[in-house]
Amino acid sequence: MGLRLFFGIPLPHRQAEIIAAWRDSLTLRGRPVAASNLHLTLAFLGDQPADRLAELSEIASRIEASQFSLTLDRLTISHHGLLALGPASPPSALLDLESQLREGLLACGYPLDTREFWPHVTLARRCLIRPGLSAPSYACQIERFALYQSINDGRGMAYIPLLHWLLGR
Ligand code: 2AM
Repeated sequence: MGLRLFFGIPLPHRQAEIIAAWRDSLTLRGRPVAASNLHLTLAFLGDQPADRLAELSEIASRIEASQFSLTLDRLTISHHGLLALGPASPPSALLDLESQLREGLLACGYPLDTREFWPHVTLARRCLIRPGLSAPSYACQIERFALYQSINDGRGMAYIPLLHWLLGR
């Protein structure tokens, strides 16, 4: 059996706690994503054999992208009840990171989602849909990205960072 993998950006611990507390204050029920699991997905790989980890690491280590400030200020609730927070204007360094990663993965034959990149942090799933929620604005300094394994531990999904890479200053 393979590993369910994706590349993503972990939210810094302190901001993740603050954002999760704000999300909890909305009382939208549903299934909240634990603060320690909050991340922004860069590329979803699905099930992959463990022996591809070295190649994935090689692809990521070739990326030359800079650290950036990420302002999460656009709130979305989809009709399925997915509550997500993303940047109203994604920084160019984030788009650059995602496109370098996408090119590297496609060149090695990974089948990626063809939909346009939608940078977002999922905060909860299957929420009550309540119109008129106003978006907060949280700024985070992003210094790293990671290769995650997604595991269902019986109580829900856990996202385990397996490897991470620092962005340039
Ligand atoms: P979501 O938060 O919008 O559901 C781990 O599952 C991460 O990968 C989640 O952030 C999830 O996005 C994303 N993800 C899951 N399945 C995906 C898919 N088929 N295509 C793109 N991203 C996916």
